[in-house]
Amino acid sequence: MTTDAKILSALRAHPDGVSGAQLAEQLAISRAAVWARMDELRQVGFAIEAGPHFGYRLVGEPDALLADDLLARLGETKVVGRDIRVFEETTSTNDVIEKLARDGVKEGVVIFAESQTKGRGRLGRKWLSPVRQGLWFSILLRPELRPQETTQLTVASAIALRRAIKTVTGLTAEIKWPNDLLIGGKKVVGILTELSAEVDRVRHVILGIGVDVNQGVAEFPAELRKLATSLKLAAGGGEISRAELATEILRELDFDYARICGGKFSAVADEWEAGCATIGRNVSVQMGVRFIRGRAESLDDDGALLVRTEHGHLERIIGGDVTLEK
Ligand code: BT5
Repeated sequence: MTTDAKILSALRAHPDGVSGAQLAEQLAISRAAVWARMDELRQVGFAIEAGPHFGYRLVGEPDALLADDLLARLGETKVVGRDIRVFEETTSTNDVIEKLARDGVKEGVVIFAESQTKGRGRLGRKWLSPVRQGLWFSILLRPELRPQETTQLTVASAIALRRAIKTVTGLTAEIKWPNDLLIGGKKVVGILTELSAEVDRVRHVILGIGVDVNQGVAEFPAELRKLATSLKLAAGGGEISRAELATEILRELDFDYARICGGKFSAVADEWEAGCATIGRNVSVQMGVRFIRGRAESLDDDGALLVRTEHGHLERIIGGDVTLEK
């Protein structure tokens, strides 16, 4: 943890105030250095009061994602979020991770961007990423999985996100196979899993996640208003703390990544099926030029969707666009 992250943790642990002397001792730096760090934190938007009786006190937080702040909130994790970096703007956070992956960076690094100029969905589709209104981030993973098993990671991400959203907002999201979370039938989360692999071995996986958090209706273009919403709109309340949500998501992802790496996909799959809007529904699936219609029956061992077609065959779907039929 960086010094700033430690200071923020200490301030949060002592809402009534913590003395400069105590902080200096804890961090093994001078009181003047503590004072200088407080000044830096104020400059990035933290409201920190200082007084002779209470020392330093945190009274307001910025609506910006700051790596030190996220690290301080998150604390220790096994893999996900060991290293967090925040960009003001990127093309796509998946591109940034791709470069880090090629440079040999360890798994677990997370890149957030306050906005993306070329945020993308699957099949070259666009992902809108307005400034500071959502969480637009990617994670580098290097799992010991075969390429066809990486759907497990998308499935695990969906349940991790679902739990985090429930904890922070109280909202219950439905999962739509494989990469969407919906509230009231509208999309609030999209997941883009990109992988680099040899024939039978994954080199790395990039998990790209977009969460619509604080947009108002006007911030969605007309063509998306029927299809998408934000957590704030769905909750019908005020602004949601993106930093709190981000850290809760990373904590839950770390937990589920450990489950996948520990060979516990069946527990993940059970939770997924319980929260899934797709199972038991009539669906149509577009896979490239192929189109099938049928009933989604269950999830296979590797995360594939099993669909009983109109003709009675069981089809394994590992990619494609699923539409829920009425
Ligand atoms: C996805 O694709 O849902 C995956 C989206 C992944 C976005 C994250 S953000 C961080 C990381 N960096 C990136 O560049 N990407 C990842 P797909 O299933 O293809 O859905 C794309 C479709 O969702 C678009 O064609 C629109 O209809 C709709 N869409 C676009 N922006 C949206 C938004 N902000 N919220 C909800 N729906 C959106």
